[in-house]
Amino acid sequence: MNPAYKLRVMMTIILSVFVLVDLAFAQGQGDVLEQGFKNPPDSAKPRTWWHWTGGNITKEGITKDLEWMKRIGIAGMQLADVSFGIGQTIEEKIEFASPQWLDTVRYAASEAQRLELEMAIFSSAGWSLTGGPWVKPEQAMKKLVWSETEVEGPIRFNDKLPQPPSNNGPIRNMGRGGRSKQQDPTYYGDSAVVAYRTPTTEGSMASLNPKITTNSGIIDATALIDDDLNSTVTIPAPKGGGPAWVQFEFARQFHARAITIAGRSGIPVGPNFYLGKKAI
Ligand SMILES: [Ca+2]
Repeated sequence: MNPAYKLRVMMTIILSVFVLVDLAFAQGQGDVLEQGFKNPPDSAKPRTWWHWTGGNITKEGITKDLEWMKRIGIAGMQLADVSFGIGQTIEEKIEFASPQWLDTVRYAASEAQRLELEMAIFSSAGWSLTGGPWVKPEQAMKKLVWSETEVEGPIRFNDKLPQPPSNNGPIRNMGRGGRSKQQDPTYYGDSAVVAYRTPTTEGSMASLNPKITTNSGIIDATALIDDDLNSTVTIPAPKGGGPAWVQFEFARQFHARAITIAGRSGIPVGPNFYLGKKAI
């Protein structure tokens, strides 16, 4: 038996774990789950997106939509006003954010309350509602970035903390994707300094010096454990088919609290990638 402990990052294994946990829970709950399945509470019923397209809104249509949702077992909706779309149109459009539009939203909320439906409003820059040239960078949605400093105490700390990343991009220091050439204005502001005592056993995966192998053999995998989301490794899919994989092998056991896997254009997992069509 190999004394080493191995962690293989494969989606099938992760899914299997979730299934086992669910089954164990189901056996313990028995009748409660069965009854809940037959007569699901509102909290378990589906919600749906509810698009208002191109200002084609009427109170009559609102009532018909919501009564239909109630009738077929939908428990709520997320109102998403968008300036495009197809379908039924009306002569007099209701312009977004106009007094008449606000009145129809108020009417929709009162109808949702009457029908005991949960109502939420879609909020995303790039569509309507929260995005627009009138929104200044400091008022727009932001991402939280951070830098870390380890200090061994007791000590009086009086140094300058390292600057967190301030680039545009989806998360931490990852660069912005390449679909749009338009350069967004960059905004940075300090938020808070959080100091806390770390567990004596806490450490990084890199400090354990894992042996990292893939379906292509041993690779220089420094970029996988350098805590830098802009440095990556490319692993070609096997020529003969089958999944591409990465395996971390450790000399001793440890308690893993979190694993982060990042890729600029997403992590390619799933059946299509098992066919050897793509590389990760
Ligand atoms: Ca990296």
